[in-house]
Amino acid sequence: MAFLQDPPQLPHPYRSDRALLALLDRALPAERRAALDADLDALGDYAQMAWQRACTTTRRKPVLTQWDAWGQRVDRIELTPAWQEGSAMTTRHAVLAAGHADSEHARLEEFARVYLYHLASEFYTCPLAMTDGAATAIKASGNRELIARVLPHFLSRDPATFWLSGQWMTETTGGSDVGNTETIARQDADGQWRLYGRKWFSSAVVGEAALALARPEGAAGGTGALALFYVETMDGARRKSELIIDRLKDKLGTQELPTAEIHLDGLPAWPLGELAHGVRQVAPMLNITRSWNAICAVASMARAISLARDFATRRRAFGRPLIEQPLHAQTLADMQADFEAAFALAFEVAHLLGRVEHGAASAEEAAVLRLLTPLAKLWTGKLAVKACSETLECFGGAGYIEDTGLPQLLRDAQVYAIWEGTTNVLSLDSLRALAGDSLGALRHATGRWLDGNDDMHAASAIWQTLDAAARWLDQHASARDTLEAGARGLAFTLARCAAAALLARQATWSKGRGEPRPAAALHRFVGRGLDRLVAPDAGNTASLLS
Ligand code: MFK
Repeated sequence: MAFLQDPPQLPHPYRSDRALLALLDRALPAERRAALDADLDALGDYAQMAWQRACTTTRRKPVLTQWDAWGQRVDRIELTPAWQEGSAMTTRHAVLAAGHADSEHARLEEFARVYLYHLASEFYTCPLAMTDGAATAIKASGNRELIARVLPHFLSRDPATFWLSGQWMTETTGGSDVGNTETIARQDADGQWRLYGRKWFSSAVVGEAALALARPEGAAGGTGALALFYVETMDGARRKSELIIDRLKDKLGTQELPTAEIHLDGLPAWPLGELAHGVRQVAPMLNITRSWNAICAVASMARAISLARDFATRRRAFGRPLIEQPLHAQTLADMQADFEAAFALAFEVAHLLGRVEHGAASAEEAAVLRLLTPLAKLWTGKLAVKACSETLECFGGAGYIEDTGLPQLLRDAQVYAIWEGTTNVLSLDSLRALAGDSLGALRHATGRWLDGNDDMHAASAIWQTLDAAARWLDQHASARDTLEAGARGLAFTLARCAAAALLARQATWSKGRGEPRPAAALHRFVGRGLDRLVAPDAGNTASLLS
């Protein structure tokens, strides 16, 4: 009988994830921690089942049928099994509802669920993120009528009443530069606002509602004149005729997610608040979806590393299992250290978000949250691609073969760096945050996170790098182009420093309980350098681009 390689097995995504278990044990009061366990265990079971299912069934994509046999426009989308199960899973395990519970721990408890559910959901988490963001933006608008109408649906624990919301911003003219939005809002004879235009990336077209940016007819150009509207997409069981699905996108990854090009031909709409400053009004949504993006990126890293590690125990080459090969072990350990740092940063955003939303946070914590949100999004997005790419290599040729399920990890991961603002757009957003005193706030927080940690080498590297970042910022503060050219280097540096300090906090706690591995991850992570600052050289850049 010819040799047959054992395929990788997915360990239980909840019970085997020591980073998640330790974080929850440290951060949550015992009774809340215990109450969370059943949902997380069930989501871990579902994730394991979904992996088995993906390994044994042919992959499907959503299918759009625009016309029925009799010539009627129907725009019907058939969804994959995980998408069909999405509303039941979400409501049964309170994935969204948990985040809006009345506790400073609500967001942490929500994002623990998201982390476990994400890959099994086949990116159903994308519209969930937008629904969460819409709920948050609508709450922030103070629009009582809308709050009363939609929150019971968005946060429902019953699939029969659950609604998904989209976020319709991107247009062909606009892209990241949303100020170029061409969609027009016009009032009809009855005073009803209606939207006319084309939205280029609609990720939740199967949802029941959306928040959309549009320019009220006659308003000036630019970002400030845009208004934010709430729309509903369904008339009973039928999609509204003023919402037309032009086609589904053919994408590199996230192929189960039915991303659509749509146009709006008079779709009824209601302003959230004033008829201007729509981007300011949608910002709470952006910050929520960016937090989801970071958590989902670390979920992809966890999955990739977990499979690579398991395989390394099953695969023998050159006389021993891969895990005993020094260079392979080194590679896996580097990936693990990156993951633990990224995990610590992404979940700190969740923790701080809950505290800020429930009035439990200081002004300093709010400033740290504003800075860490773009940093976590941009850095974890890049790290997820790197971890998934390295994972494919860990499988050699098998990693390049579709029906191992591995290439999908890499294709899907590429989206994290693009969704909700690219790495560069997010680096520029971190400059917005740094315009206040968020760097000072981060330094104070770092002091608290490092408190009690005995890794003097790590502490000294973190402080030296933060000092260098502060000097860099001072030096370039008044030269806008230089500041922007170096914004990515600055953002990566601050993200790495914050992640290292947060990992130190976890390491201190874990060490006190006899668990040395987070300290080992810290040591390795810091050892690979924190400083990613660059000295922009406009002349050199121009000559290379000429
Ligand atoms: C499974 C994972 C889940 C992830 C969900 C995935 C869903 C995927 C769907 C998408 O990808 S949707 C497309 C996402 N598109 C973007 O994220 C847009 C990228 N562009 C930006 O982020 C720009 O920075 C932005 C459009 C927000 C603003 O650019 P501008 O036109 O230069 O505006 P400006 O004047 O700087 O900001 C307008 C206001 O918003 C200002 O406030 P004021 O009016 O009070 O001055 C800003 O301070 C405020 N603002 C902007 N970004 C903010 C913010 N406030 C708080 N937080 C922020 N992040």
